[in-house]
Amino acid sequence: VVGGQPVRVADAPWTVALASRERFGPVRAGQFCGGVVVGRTTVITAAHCLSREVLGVEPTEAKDLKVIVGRGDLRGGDGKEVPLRDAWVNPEFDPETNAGDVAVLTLAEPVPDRYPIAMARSGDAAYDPGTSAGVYGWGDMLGDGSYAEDLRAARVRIMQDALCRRAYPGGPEGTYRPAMMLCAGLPRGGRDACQGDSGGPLVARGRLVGLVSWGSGCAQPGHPGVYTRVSSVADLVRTHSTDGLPPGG
Ligand code: 4AZ
Repeated sequence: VVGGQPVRVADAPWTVALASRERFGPVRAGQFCGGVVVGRTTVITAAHCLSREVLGVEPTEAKDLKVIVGRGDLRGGDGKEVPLRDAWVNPEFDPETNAGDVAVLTLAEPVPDRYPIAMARSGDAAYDPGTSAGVYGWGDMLGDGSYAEDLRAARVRIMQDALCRRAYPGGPEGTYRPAMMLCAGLPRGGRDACQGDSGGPLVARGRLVGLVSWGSGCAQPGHPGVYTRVSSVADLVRTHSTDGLPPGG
């Protein structure tokens, strides 16, 4: 997260780290992506976090792939590392456009009841342009490979689709698809998600509205961060969760 500040994980217990020491080494516990607790055994993240390029193997073969819950400081301490019972990666995810960037992870053991966050339903005012939202993660703080050890967050605003389209009309930087994505940032830049934050939460009005997905660089003016629009994948998430998640999203 660029332009953010440290937050206590107790204030954002739905934020989790995806980690694999085997693949990413011992530093920062092997953290490589974020994720969000939406049910007691259900974590959602970005599909691109679990691609073969990132993991080296299929997610079901990544033996030490873990979800770190209830821990803000990756050097250790509170919380725990929970293994996975299952991983479902959206087969419709398009790595060219990043459309459908969602995966559903089933935890081998449930997290406390206070951890999950509700997915904002389509039409919820939380998605309205101009709404203040928080993005959370352990990713790059400056856009130069300075990864965080403590959980951080930045406040951004949800932007109008017309502006997101103008920023990403197509081509190598990516194509903005309003039905499946939303974009957020500040007009002057300076605050954004960045490398290592992918799959993590964008929260507005206390509900989950986005998953960190892509963008051109980090915190650049005119290039807001792009997120998976949670309402567009909520049905998929419910279908692939065993928690009996409430309707909506
Ligand atoms: C990434 O590569 C990434 N500034 C995540 C978020 C953004 C750009 C890149 C948005 O994981």
